[in-house]
Amino acid sequence: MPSEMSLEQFFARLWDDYTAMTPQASRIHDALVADGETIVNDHVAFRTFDRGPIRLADLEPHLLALGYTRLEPYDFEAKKLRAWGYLPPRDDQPRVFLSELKCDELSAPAQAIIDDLVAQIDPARIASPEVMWAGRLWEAPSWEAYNTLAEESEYAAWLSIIGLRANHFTISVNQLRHTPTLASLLEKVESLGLSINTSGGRIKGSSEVLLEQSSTLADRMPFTFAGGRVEEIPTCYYEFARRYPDAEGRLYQGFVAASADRIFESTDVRREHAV
Ligand code: OOG
Ligand code: NI
Repeated sequence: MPSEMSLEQFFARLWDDYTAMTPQASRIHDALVADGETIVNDHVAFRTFDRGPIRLADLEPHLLALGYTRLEPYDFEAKKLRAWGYLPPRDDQPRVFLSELKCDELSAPAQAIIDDLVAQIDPARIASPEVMWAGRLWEAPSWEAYNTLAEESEYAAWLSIIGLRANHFTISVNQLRHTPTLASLLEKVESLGLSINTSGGRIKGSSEVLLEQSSTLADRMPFTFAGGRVEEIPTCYYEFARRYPDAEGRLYQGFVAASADRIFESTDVRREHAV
């Protein structure tokens, strides 16, 4: 699939869409820039359903057209997800984490809700890289449908109302001069009045697994469900990652499934298990 879009254009458009949904990301970004930092993105992440015309295999060609290459797959049994990590064509561009929900593993009612959403997608939309920040490609679901999904999969519920866009950008902590550790950066983020995802601890991973990660709790905004009911829902979050060199002295490039498993929870609408 030929892409007319440069990497710079792709990520500039993706960032604009993301910050419109995620004002906290602009606040954090701008506060660090005001401190004299240059922000480098470690990675961005996308979510999708393995149904209809937006399966991981349908979206991946846009990444490949931009010069990305597959690094390794990941599986999240409990969350019913599979994912791939991708390497950028140039070191100054972010890695990509692309996941999809294994819809077959949901109940029949939840699958029926998702089938109804993906059936509304105009397949022509998938041909353009702009689909990666197209948002919802279907009408808003009802509050009841959203809750049916949330009971089985927070990921499914989130995707049903937020659609395709960057789920998060991630600041590379390695490049920060004033807050070069996760702990110091988290203090800075909290000083802006923002909350951290504590599921699995404030800092997930370690130097032993060559990757430390933290994230905010997703921003929230009012959303109008089908039928007109308005509720405050989680949108997107910001992540922070610090990578360590491996035995050969090369910076680790992959993701860490056990940490990712908890980072997904940054968008949970039901927070009781996220302690
Ligand atoms: C992705 C969660 C995993 C990481 O860096 O391990 C992740 C998501 O919330 O969709 O971002
Ligand atoms: Ni991430």
